[in-house]
Amino acid sequence: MLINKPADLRPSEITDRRYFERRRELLKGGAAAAVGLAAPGLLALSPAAAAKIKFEQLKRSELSADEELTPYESVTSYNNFYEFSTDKKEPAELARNFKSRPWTITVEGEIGQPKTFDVDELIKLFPPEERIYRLRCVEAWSMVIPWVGFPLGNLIRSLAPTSRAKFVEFETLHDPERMPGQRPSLFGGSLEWPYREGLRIDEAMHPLTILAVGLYGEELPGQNGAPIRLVVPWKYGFKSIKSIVRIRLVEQQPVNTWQAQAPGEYGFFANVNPDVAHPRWSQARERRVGDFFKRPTLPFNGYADQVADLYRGMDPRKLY
Ligand SMILES: Nc1nc2c(c(=O)[nH]1)N[C@H]1C(S)=C(S)[C@@H](COP(=O)(O)O)O[C@H]1N2
Ligand SMILES: [Mo]
Repeated sequence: MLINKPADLRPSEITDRRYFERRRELLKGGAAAAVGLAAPGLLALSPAAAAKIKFEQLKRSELSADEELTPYESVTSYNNFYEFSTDKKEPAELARNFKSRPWTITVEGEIGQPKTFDVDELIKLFPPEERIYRLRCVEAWSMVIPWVGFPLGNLIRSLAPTSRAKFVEFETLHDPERMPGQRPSLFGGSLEWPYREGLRIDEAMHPLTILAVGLYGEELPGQNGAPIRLVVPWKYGFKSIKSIVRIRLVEQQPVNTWQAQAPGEYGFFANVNPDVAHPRWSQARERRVGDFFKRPTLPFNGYADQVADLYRGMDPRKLY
């Protein structure tokens, strides 16, 4: 029997341990001064070479869920990230040394001027806050994660989209040297690269939709989509594309990776819906990672009050 598997650790233990580790790291790096001076939401860049970026004095968003957090160890050791592995345990190890800086992200298409941002410049332009959101995978597991991020809508609005900007398309880095899951294999590749996702423009502009750059107050670990990923809390997890290098505003509805891979199983909207079963399993219940019992899945992952209006008049069968 597995007694000390990460999912069994309680959040309080994690917090204590992480706080301690953080203290130790800071003392070692002599970074206490830099951290003390950091303004809300700004980066605290530690002089220690390998030190992680911390987000100091984060404001907590009112859009946060009021639920028990999934422990850091679980959030960072049970991941779907096919660029590293199709196994959920392996990305933690394989992405541990993923080099996520320097990193640029290009926004192009139906906007005034295409623009390429350095990710840290982007974070300075749009200071992040803490947002506690649920993430629910189609495979019926879920987590509650304190993301650090900023609304995608703020970025899009600042770039003056044209009236033809009806959808937003996202692309992950394609670099088989850094992402071993992208290397051709004898068994054929797992997916078509780069990983792509899309949102309708009103979904992209919704205040719940964020670009996340951290979790638990620190920069995103490689396995969670460093250095910048989408989080769309009312949709199945595959919509929350990781390690984004390109955002394109387009007129036509884009095709996302999973839809291209298995059109009968994954759609474009992918709103969490307990009443619509995946062709191979029910979606009515989910297991919060670390829990023993399953719990009922809520329509729109519990965000129906905020987002159901976006889909008035649409056939919920198409929302898978
Ligand atoms: N680029 C990329 N993004 C991705 C994936 C992936 O394989 N590649 N997996 C998706 C799926 S299916 C889920 S459930 C979430 C998991 O995010 P997490 O590992 O941070 O919990 O990431 C999504 N984003
Ligand atoms: Mo997923």
